[in-house]
Amino acid sequence: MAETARRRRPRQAGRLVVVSNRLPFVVERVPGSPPRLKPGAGGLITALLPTLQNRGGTWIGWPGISGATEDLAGLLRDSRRSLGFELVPVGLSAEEVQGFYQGFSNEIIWPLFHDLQSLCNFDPSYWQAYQQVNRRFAEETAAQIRPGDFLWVHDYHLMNVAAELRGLGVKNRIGFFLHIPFPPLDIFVKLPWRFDLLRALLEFDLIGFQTMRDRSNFVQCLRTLVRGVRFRGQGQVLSGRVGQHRVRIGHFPIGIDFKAFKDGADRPAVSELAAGLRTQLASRQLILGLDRLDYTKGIPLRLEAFRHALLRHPELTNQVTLIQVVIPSREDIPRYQALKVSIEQAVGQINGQFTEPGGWVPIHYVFRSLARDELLSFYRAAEIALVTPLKDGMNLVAKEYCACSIEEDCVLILSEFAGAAAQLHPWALLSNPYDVVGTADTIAEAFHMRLAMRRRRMRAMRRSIRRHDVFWWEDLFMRAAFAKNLDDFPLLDDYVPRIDIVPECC
Ligand code: GDG
Repeated sequence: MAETARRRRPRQAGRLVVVSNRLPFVVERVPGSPPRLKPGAGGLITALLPTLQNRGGTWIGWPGISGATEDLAGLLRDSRRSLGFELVPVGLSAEEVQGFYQGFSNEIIWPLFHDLQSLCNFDPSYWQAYQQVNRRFAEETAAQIRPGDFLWVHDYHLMNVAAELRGLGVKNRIGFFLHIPFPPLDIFVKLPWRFDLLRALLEFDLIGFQTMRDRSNFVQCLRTLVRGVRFRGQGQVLSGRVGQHRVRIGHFPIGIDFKAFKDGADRPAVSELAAGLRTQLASRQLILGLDRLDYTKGIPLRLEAFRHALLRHPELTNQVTLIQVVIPSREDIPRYQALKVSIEQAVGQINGQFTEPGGWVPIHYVFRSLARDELLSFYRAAEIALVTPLKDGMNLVAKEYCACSIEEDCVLILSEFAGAAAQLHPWALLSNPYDVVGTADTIAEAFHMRLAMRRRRMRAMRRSIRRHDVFWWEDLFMRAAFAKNLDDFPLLDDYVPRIDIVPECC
């Protein structure tokens, strides 16, 4: 399927130019030595790196350190040969990073778009910084591109970039993909700059969302808040006109490089690490939680659910071990520091309550970034994955876990509110992360699930994830951007049963 789609893709004449807040590498400055590149982490990078390595092009973004970027030119130019695509840095001052990234992006848009409006800090100076930095990205992009290049702007940090580019006279085709959810109307309207933001988004030629849920929310916001726009179509991509400008809106569920994860997990070094982990845990079932440090990932409620599982299902005592890996992220933001403290307190309390001295420790807590092999070995070793975000655009960890489950004998527990649930709900065990008792019972259900049932479910999930991988996603987006006639555009019929709302009816 992915191969066929790749062959049928309408050819765009120019290069692919990706614009995102971060480059896929962070520049590290060590006093006394020349700067060097360190791989970045996160869902956007995991998804886009194979895409650019596959087709080449240019990636424009902030290199992760404030200040001048002139001395990085050589380093980034040299990296082109090994990476297969070009890196172009956008320099930002410490104040710009504070107002644009930590402020507008992470204190307003991130919580609001994850339905957590009470965590927003609507400081008006953040909006100024956001506009200014989006203008800077647009200027740098305008300086790099040639006519015919396709610009693909990513995520919530850069929603104003097309409007700024149009202001600079850029006529290229510009696509936008939102990696995080788009909120329902009654939450979106809280944003003081709601009209400006919607108008700015409508300057893109194609606006892509992860799920039908997000696309419907966006369309409802447009219908209610923007006069004179109508979108038509019943398929996967809608089309409309804003003045003279044609805009398309679609949902394009992101995938992973399935083969890379599966092959990686099968490597002897990874198998050895996984086997070592299993031996240390004796015959207990290993449950894995693995998330960036973030309040949307639902870690404290998950730990509470695990406590309830041990209380309500005494047969789990000494028979399960939860490994909770937390990857450091946004630690300079106070709310994230507080979250870390609350996770560590909960782990300490649960271990204090249930540990058997000299023997079983129910939770093993890891707080650090993992090397790729180590990550794969955790995925490979765990019998159960507990992926319970409060809300998530997609959640790649869930898909990576399935790809690495080579023996197909594992169980995925997945939040109803992760975008991945729209694809995997027939086969994953779904949980409402706010319902700690329900999630506790789901943990017990996973523990008791028979091998034949595990195999049937995991096989189906892996088939779906393999078929709809990251290259399929990229093709789908490109085809929506370049297709002449949307009536020919395929529906996502084979992606999932065509429903997006997952809780069972009472
Ligand atoms: C956003 C949206 C959407 C993490 N730590 C390490 C590491 N990772 C990799 C994982 C995975 C990725 O980071 C995390 O992706 P998620 O999708 O789970 O979450 P976000 O970072 O919040 O991503 C999300 C995604 O964008 C893509 O559109 O799915 O909803 O929030 O790929 O493997 N990798 C390694 N070491 C680490 O320590 N090697």
